[in-house]
Amino acid sequence: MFSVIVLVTKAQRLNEPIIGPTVIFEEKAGEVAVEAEYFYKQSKTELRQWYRTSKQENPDVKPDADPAHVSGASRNAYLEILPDTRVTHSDPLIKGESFSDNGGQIAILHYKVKFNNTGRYYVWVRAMSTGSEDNGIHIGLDGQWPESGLRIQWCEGKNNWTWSNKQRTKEVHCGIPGQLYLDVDEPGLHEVQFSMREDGFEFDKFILTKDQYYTPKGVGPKVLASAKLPDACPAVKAPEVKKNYFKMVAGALPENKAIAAQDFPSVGTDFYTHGKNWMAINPNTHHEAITSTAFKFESGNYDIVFVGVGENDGRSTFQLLLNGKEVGIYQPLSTESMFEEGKDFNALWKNVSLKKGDKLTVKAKVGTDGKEFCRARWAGIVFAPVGKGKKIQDFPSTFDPN
Ligand SMILES: [Ca+2]
Ligand SMILES: [Ca+2]
Ligand SMILES: [Ca+2]
Ligand SMILES: [Ca+2]
Repeated sequence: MFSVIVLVTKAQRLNEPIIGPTVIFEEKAGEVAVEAEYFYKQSKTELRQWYRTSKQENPDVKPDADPAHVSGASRNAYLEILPDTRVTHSDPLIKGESFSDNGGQIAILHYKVKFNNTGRYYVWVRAMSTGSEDNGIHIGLDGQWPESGLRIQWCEGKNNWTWSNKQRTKEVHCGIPGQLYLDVDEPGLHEVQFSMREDGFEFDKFILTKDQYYTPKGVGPKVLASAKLPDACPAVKAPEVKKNYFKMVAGALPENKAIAAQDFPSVGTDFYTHGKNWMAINPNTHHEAITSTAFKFESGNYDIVFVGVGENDGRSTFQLLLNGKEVGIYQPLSTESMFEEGKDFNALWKNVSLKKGDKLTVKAKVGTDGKEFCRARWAGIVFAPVGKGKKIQDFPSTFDPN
């Protein structure tokens, strides 16, 4: 027999613990803090698993729509639950697979904690959410999942590492602070556990504290353990904030007026808000979408620049209507990269007469390359002074392929 398998198992896998089963974290003076990545085992991992991410470690598990977020994570490492099949509200919600409202059902992380003091411990968790379908987790104790540990929720602090002590309820979707706790009845060794509520969740660290009024700062308190802990992973520089192309184009002339795509209604249309800047169509559920808003600026003639996004899996179609009549229709060029913004993807309709209160309607249709569909992403509409539209359309792209 050849021992080929040794080669495969030698590399440290990112779903395996870096903490041995003998390492115990310790509560002192009513507080204990633990890095998410210091679990000693995970269980119920058939459908989803937790993977470590750090500067040198990036799980190769697909689908996973968002990039690594190592910068700012405590000890420069965190866990993400993958695969992440439900990214937006229009992706299928599969109970017991991409979502679980029950504690202890999917992908349980286990941590050994020695409590010196009994009583009620309030829960704080540090996480990074980039959307509405990656912002919930459950906490349990010794295999029990009390109501007071379910549905830890993040609404604020998108795209930043953020502490939360809020519990989502039927009435308050963004959660009620201070309602999350575990009751420790006996001193000594216990197991603190976390399990999935939403896939794609990114988990950095947790704190249990007896102080109801405590609020964590920065990366939170130091982690105390019964043995030497691994060195911190290497730090990663904060990513440069990409310039917002639409804002730059819209602000290129002080006389410009503009309506961002995300200022059009998305609820009740077949569009969704895609990231911070775009509207888009999820081709898994819709191929066309339509949305309208009122023109609220001064009546007059304008050059209209429609700011669309080029994509690599087809050419979308955008039609602009004014009070139900077509102003113009166009297709942005397709691209090499996943998407791109710039003059090749914009439309210009010159000298259009607009009155305050006119109804502006955007109709969009996804395109295809024969294999996959693009998402009809668009950024908004600029109303430039007559004669200046070309300059706005040709404004240098902020696109950076790196
Ligand atoms: Ca990710
Ligand atoms: Ca998800
Ligand atoms: Ca994620
Ligand atoms: Ca961490």
